Amino acid sequence: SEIREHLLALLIEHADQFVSGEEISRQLGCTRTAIWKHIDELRKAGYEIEARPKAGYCLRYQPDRIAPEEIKALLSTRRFGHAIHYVESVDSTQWLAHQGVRSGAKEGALFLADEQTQGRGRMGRKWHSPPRSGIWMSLLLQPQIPLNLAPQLTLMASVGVTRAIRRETGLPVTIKWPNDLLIDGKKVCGILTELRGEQDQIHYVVLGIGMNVNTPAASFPEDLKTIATSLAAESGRTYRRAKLIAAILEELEHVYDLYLTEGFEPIRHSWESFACMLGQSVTAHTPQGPRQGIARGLHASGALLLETDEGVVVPVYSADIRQV
Ligand code: BTX
Repeated sequence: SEIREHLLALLIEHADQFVSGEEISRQLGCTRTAIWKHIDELRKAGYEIEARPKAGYCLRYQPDRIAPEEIKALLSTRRFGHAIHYVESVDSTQWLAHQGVRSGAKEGALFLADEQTQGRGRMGRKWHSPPRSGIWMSLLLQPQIPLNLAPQLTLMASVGVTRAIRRETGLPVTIKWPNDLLIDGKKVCGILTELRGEQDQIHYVVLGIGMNVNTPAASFPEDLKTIATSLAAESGRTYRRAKLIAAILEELEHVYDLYLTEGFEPIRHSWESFACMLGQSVTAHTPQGPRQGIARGLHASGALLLETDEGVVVPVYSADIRQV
């Protein structure tokens, strides 16, 4: 309920401090009895709230929940994440978002779940999304840009998410073209952009972000153990997902606004500063076959610039990149 959301926001704001019952009822405009009822519900949801006569209530422990009120209490964006659609389990949050558009969702609407049973990657691949250990979310964007610029959105998103992880964890995340986020060569986050458009105009874009947060290294399935990692596995501590989500939304809104006002150039620079293979020999596995070369940078179109053995720089639009 709205009152419970307010109450929780108030307690989070004063975490580890007591807030008096009087103060709470003044701010929420409800009775002491009503507060007690809401406190009881929060406790049932896993919050530890200490109550002391005269002193009031004090939040001692928050479970790692990603319900809307958890995220909103931490959010300072202007539009991203103001509408949040949360479910415990879903086949894919991408699907939730496409559904959401049909029922009138607006730019910045966020769709997220604690678990995905059929999380998807690019080109029909699967995305492992076990319950509560990661962030599985989809953000709705409606940029007024021509269709052919859409690949820039994925690159923009990888810059925003990289900034958010670095800011919240200090971990050395890098970007592998086009949009894999790696720590020490292992994938910690994947980004999937799906768009709907007609003629030359984008109708909307669903930006899907999958991030391994508290997944223990040993719990990845066999085929992912050598290629995947999580923030917790890299740092030896756990993270509050709601805090990370708020940071991601903030950084994304910032980089998106920058993109809409100043174009791709500033994004291109940031992307290159986070990229992990520039100056190195790579093989680009393109739909037309493999190509060898040195990764040189990002073209204004979003393509990867590859310098071939003959010294010619060619743009690569679609490929899996491997280091040689
Ligand atoms: P991708 O095609 O680049 O990566 C998929 C590949 O990554 C898989 O084939 C597998 O090798 C590996 N992989 C699968 N699961 C994981 C994992 N949890 N961690 C690391 N590596 C993994 C990347 O696609 C885009 C992924 C987007 C996922 C988000 S989650 C929210 C939204 N909903 C949804 O269904 N997809 C997006």
